[in-house]
Amino acid sequence: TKAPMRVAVTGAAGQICYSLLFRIANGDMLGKDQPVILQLLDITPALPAVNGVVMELEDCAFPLLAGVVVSDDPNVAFKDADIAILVGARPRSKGMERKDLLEANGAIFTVQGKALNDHASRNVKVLVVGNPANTNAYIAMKSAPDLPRENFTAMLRLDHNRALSQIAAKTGKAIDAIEKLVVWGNHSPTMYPDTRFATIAGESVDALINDQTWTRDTFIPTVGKRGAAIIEARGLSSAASAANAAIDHIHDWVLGTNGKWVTMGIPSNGEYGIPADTLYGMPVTCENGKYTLVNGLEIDEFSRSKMDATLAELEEEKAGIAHLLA
Ligand code: NAX
Repeated sequence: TKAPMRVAVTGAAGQICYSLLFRIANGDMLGKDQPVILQLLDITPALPAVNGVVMELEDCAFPLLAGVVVSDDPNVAFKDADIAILVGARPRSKGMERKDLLEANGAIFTVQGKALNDHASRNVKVLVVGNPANTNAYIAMKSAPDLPRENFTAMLRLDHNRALSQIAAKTGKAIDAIEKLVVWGNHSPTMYPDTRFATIAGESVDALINDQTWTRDTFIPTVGKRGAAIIEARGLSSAASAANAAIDHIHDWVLGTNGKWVTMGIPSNGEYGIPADTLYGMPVTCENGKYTLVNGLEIDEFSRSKMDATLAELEEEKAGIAHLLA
């Protein structure tokens, strides 16, 4: 049998984790032959609730769950972590300005980045889910100078999966058959789901849909505003689907995509005109525990303007937290 992998998860008392932790322990993320040790972090007042979740994990009697650690100290929760999923973040409260939100999260992710730097496995794969996800991942990466930059990623997979589902519904084709979809940019309504390269069984998705007005005026905004639509309908933000996307992201990063493109928020090396280090949604393939950017795609004028708009938002967020990293 395999040695257990250590999976650190933050925000363990929250609603995403109420779905996520059970699926990790069930083997959905790392495989049905891979034991896991969960290392759960939340803030001190939330620890009783985390302990309740741990009781439920115990009561599932998951054969793959080899241990659980609970802490309010990132230095403990990230110790020797092979995977770190950073879900916990400061939500925007009433009357809170965007600037204050960035500041509050900046404080969390500088501390957690440093704790990863000091205590996690040198190969730790970090996925930031907590919003603003791309900028939080950037802060954590910058706060962990001893870890490779490529270990830090932000979650764009929910946006990618939302786009897949919209395309499947429009074309009447199976989700599995859709390839080469890209979601560029920030995890925010400015993101750009790009169907130009997408195919279904080798056929162009744009040609199958054959309705640019739908793609531009319905598809793109529907994907962009899906999070708000879920809040409107449910009274709570996406949780099970966000957890599912986190499972998909780490699953594919660790176990590979067999050549299929998926979207990950990764630090740029200057490709596609995105400034180096900016955490930006881009197409990748994964193999042997590493992702590779799908490079050299042609960017037309419409796409450039969309990609620049979402980049501008990221640059603004980055400027808002620059003083925390000085
Ligand atoms: P909840 O408010 O239910 O849970 C958040 C948990 O994080 C709470 O238990 C809280 O105590 C904990 N927390 C706060 N500060 C912490 C810290 N410093 N260290 C450890 N834990 C801390 O939120 P939930 O619905 O689970 O969402 C979590 C985050 O995911 C939010 O920031 C949300 O905006 C973000 N999302 C990101 C998505 C993405 O695609 N990237 C989609 C879903 C979701 O909206």
